Amino acid sequence: MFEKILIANRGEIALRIQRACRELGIKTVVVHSEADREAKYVRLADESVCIGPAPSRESYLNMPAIISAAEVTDSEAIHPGYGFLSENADFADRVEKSGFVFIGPRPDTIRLMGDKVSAKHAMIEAGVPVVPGSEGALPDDPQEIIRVAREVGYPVIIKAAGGGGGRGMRVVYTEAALLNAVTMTRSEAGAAFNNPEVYMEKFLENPRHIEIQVLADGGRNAVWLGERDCSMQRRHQKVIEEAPAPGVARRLIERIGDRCADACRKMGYRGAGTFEFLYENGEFYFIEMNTRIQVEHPVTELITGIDLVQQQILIAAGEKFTLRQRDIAFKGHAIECRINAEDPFRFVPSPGRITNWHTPGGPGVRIDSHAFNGYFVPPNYDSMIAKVITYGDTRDQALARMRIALSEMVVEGISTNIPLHRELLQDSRFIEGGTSIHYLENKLAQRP
Ligand code: MV4
Repeated sequence: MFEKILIANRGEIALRIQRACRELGIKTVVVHSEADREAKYVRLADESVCIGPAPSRESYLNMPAIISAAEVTDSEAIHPGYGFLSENADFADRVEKSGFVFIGPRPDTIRLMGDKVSAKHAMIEAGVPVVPGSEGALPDDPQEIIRVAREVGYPVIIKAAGGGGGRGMRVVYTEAALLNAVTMTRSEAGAAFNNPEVYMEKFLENPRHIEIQVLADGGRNAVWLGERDCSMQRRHQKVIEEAPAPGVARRLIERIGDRCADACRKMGYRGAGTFEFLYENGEFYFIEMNTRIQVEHPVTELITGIDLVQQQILIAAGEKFTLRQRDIAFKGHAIECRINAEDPFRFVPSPGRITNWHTPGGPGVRIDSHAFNGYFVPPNYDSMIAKVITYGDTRDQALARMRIALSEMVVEGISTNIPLHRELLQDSRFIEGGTSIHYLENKLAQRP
């Protein structure tokens, strides 16, 4: 096992990774920007290294500075967390070429999944169901593009191969709008991702976003750890996630989960990963794979009892990965509310000093947060300051516990989206379960 790991991230996930390391008896090094000097996880780490000024580009995205920090502290492995460099294949490459272990998939796997056309191709090969669409990237020939769209059927969506997470896509409803949309998406993709390749899919009008968590050892052992419903989102930012997905047939989930685990074995996938699906009319359609630990991983941890961050570290260390599918049991229901420092009505960030901070507790309540009374939320980064996660035997119990938790929570000095969460926890359609990816935006549009 590693003696010392460097954490190349900040905020709650830096603290979360530290806790996993501590339980495994591993020393931690945290790298931080000048803006994060006073952070709790910096003080709690065994060692810390300031790697640059506040802007991410000069600190958390500064590859040479991070690798130098690993060298001077004698770290053996680097955990990238989520965001920042976590899905950057070139960073993973440089980490490994510098003699450190990258806690995540092999660089080539990250690269394969980063290109959405090659990711989709790999899934088709492995028997994972995908959204019907073009076979690979769209050709240049306009007549051929028109033919593909007719075959797929309108509406279609044009997506950039280098995109993902909602960047670089265009919905097309008529043949008259098709070629211009392809040209526009291509030129934007060339500029934004340095890759003008685009592909086409049938546009699903009202799906849910359901994803499958996997763990794999890079060889023959791969397991799936259930699903998460992440449909409650606004502008591609998830707001509430839950596990399991309400109202989806268990037999169907098991079938899809097994396909995902098969795909991992076929790719020699290593570490934690997430298969993202759209779910509509009782069918799953793969859209993208994320090769990192995700923000919403705690809901899976609560229903499986498995520590995903520890498993990432064990797999990276090459310890025997002994989890078997038959050992994974799903129990109860978990819900996560992302607490952001932002205006609950206008959604603009609200950085600043927290003058009063009380977090909830009690049975079935987990708080993942780096914030504290007197903490200054810097303006330079993502606005998420806490995750409130509740667990119950049933969805109703998890919901009830979430209502109580949100009623106990106090954050003063900055604005937060806690009022939005309180409102959603009273929303009859959300309480019923199974709302689509458009539900929140439609609800917000109807607000007075
Ligand atoms: C889609 C889609 C409908 N049909 N693909 C947006 C993020 C990226 N991961 C894929 N996205 C979508 N792809 C087809 N064929 C609708 C979306 C989409 C979406 C997906 C997941 C979560 C939120 C979303 C919000 C708007 C659009």
